[in-house]
Amino acid sequence: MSIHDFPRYPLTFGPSPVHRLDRLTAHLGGADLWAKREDCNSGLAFGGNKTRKLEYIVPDVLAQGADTLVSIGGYQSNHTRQVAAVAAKLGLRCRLVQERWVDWDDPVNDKVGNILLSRIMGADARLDPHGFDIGIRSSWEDALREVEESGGKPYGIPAGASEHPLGGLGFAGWAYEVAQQERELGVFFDTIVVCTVTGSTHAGMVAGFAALEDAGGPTRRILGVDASATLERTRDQVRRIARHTAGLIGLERELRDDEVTVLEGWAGDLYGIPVDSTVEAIRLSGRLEGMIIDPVYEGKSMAGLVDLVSSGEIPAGSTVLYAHLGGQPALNAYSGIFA
Ligand code: 5PA
Repeated sequence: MSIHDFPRYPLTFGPSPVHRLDRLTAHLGGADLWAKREDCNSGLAFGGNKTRKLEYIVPDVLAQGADTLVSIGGYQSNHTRQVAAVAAKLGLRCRLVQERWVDWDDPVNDKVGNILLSRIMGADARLDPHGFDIGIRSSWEDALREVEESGGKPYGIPAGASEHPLGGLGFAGWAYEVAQQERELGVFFDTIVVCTVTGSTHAGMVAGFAALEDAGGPTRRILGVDASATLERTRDQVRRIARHTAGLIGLERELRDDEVTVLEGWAGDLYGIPVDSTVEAIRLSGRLEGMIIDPVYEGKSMAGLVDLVSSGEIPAGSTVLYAHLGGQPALNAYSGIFA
């Protein structure tokens, strides 16, 4: 079994764009920096990393004959917005549990950005007072039961699609896509920087690159940047999903713990609350590259990239690929920071 044996329902435009970050590279004065853009990977409601994961989940949704996608996230979840878009595209209903993951008192936090888009796409998005959690939630199980009791056929997609058995495949496939783009561009990315929260983006990459490496490919570093300040849980979840995904795609050895690196230092104290380095990273990326990043995820991983390159922890001779995973709609709920 390899990644190519899994059915993939096309939701993206194809391979996501890869390009240089020339001005950021010059500004930091060290490693050569590039970005791969999941924020513009699809025409479905602005796309993002979940759209890629969902490509491997939709075949199972269709095989099961479900009529309602049921998922969960924070008020400003990018994941639930992408699930809503996929439901619309497939002609399915969509029930979303939007929990109060972030104590962020912007008056439009539950009205604009992602949740607004989900509502426009016809999702039944209901607010729930529970706080942040990356695991399986009772509120989500309740929603599944409610859909069933009202005669629907629900299909559950957990937070970030991470605890779904196929949730790691999208980014295992991403690794193969990167390897192909490297051949086309004549470049080798020795270091990948990726934001990690529910874990299957980072985990899929670890599994995919391990499979490529075992098939004779080059070794590289995959640096996960924690964005939720729940380090041990995140590390465990990434390791577990990486091992599971590696098994699915036919890796014939157990992944070692040291193949998963989750770095701390840029999340601040809480998920969803930007700190100074987050805001600086957002401004820097916007001002130098016209590349917009968000205050919940990518602003934190970009802050990590900036520090790792500036300090030389990522050495000057490196060529780095920054995985831009999307998430800009949430900026609308954070306008106060830039006012
Ligand atoms: C998210 C996740 P993982 O959850 O796969 O680790 O990805 C982290 C991540 N960047 C990185 C962006 C823009 C993201 O949206 N978002 C979640 C959501 O509900 O939107 C799953 C948490």
